[in-house]
This record gives sequence, C-alpha cells and structure tokens, in this order.
Amino acid sequence: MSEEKPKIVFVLGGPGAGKGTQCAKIVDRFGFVHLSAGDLLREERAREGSEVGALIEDYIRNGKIVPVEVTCSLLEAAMNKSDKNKFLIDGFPRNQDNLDGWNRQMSEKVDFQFVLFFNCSEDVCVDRCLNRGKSGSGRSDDNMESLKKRIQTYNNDSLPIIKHFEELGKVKQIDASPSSDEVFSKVEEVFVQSGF
Ligand code: UP5
Ligand code: MG
Repeated sequence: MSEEKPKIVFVLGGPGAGKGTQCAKIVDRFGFVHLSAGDLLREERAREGSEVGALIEDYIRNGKIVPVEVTCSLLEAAMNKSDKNKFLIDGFPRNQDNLDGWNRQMSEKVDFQFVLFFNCSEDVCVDRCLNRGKSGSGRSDDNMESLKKRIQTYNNDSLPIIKHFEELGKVKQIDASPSSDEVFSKVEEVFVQSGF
C-alpha cells in the first residue's frame, strides 16, 4: 500500500446479483483491485494447513456469515500485499458483526467512498446461481438448499447493513436485472461521477 490511505468501495447485493461480474469490469475500466471476501474465504478453505478451513466450509454451505476476525484479516492481508490504492471489497460487510469488526480494525486505515449496491429480485438471483451451479461452478453453495439459506441470511442480516449506509447517504444503487453490459453502463456512470 502507498502512503495515502487506500480508497475503498464496498460492493453489495444478493447472492448471484452480479457483484463479481461487475467488479471484473470495474477493474478493467478503472484500475481497481477486486477483493471478493467470498473468494478469499474459499481460498483460505483450500489452503493446506488452514486452521479455519472446516469452519469456513460449514459457514458457506449453510449460508451463514463467517466471524469477522477471519474475513477482515484476509481482506487486510490482501490489501497489504497489493501496491495499488483503490479496492473493491465485494460481498462484505454483510452483517453487524462484519461492520463492527471492520470499523474496529480497518476504518481508520482506509478512505471509504461508497457502497455500490446491486439490487436484484430473489428469483433472478436464484436462477443465476443455479445456472452457474449447472455449468460446473464447483461452489458447494450453488444448490437450492444452500441458496434458501443464503437468501434468508441476506434478507435478515445484510439488507439492514445496506439500509444503514443508505441512511448515511452512502449508497449508489443499481438495478442488476438487465444484461451485464447494460448494468455496467450504469456502473460506469457512477464511477465517472465519483471522480474515478
Ligand atoms: N450473471 C452475472 N450478471 C449477470 C447479468 N447481468 N445477466 C445474466 N447473468 C448474469 O454472477 C452470478 C452468475 O450470474 C454468474 O454465472 C454470472 O455469469 C451470471 P456473479 O457475478 O458471480 O454474482 P455475485 O453477486 O458475485 O454472486 P455470488 O454467488 O458470488 O454472491 P454471494 O454473495 O452469494 O457469494 P460470496 O462469494 O460473496 O459469498 C459466499 C459465502 O461466503 C456467503 O454465503 C457466506 O457464507 C460466506 N461469506 C462470509 O461469510 N463473509 C463474507 O464477508 C463474504 C462471504
Ligand atoms: Mg461473487
């Protein structure tokens, strides 16, 4: 990390809303580094010798949210490893424990910009994840049973966090149901208007 505090955008939205897809496009167009909390947790789960691998698998399969100490440390380590200064934090913070932990560990170290919120109906989200599962995503949570739990967790725990940021005037909301190119044209507007 360089001396200036890194700029952070949180990217939130339901399971399968298109967070990862849009983050890849933002990386190409605006030079951000994409840090998906879910991807970092899956990597840690697969790492030989990981002490939290089994715990992570249990949480992910059941659509529960991993304790913040684990996730936040993975995010901080990934930021420290990078020499870039603009980060998309995808899929985090997704409950109050995540937000509190982030505020304790990270908020002083970063320059928070806004939340990019991909709004998408439950049906579209579920279809996208099931399709991804059919085409061999290898994700242990792309099945109907896990998806029901992921959606429930999203509605109960994650939406209140988005609402909290909305009350602070920090949410840029985008309709995630159109094609990924159409969604990205709105995303582009948001980033350009925000000075990126
Ligand atoms: N697709 C994308 N955009 C499309 C579009 N506009 N039109 C048509 N199709 C589109 O997209 C999903 C699928 O839809 C893909 O096949 C894509 O091609 C297609 P993707 O971009 O992958 O969506 P995304 O929102 O990233 O979906 P993802 O499944 O990754 O979201 P989740 O939030 O459910 O998953 P995440 O990896 O963030 O978390 C998984 C689990 O990890 C959580 O449930 C939780 O158990 C755990 N976790 C934590 O505990 N803490 C964290 O901080 C983060 C995760
Ligand atoms: Mg994702």
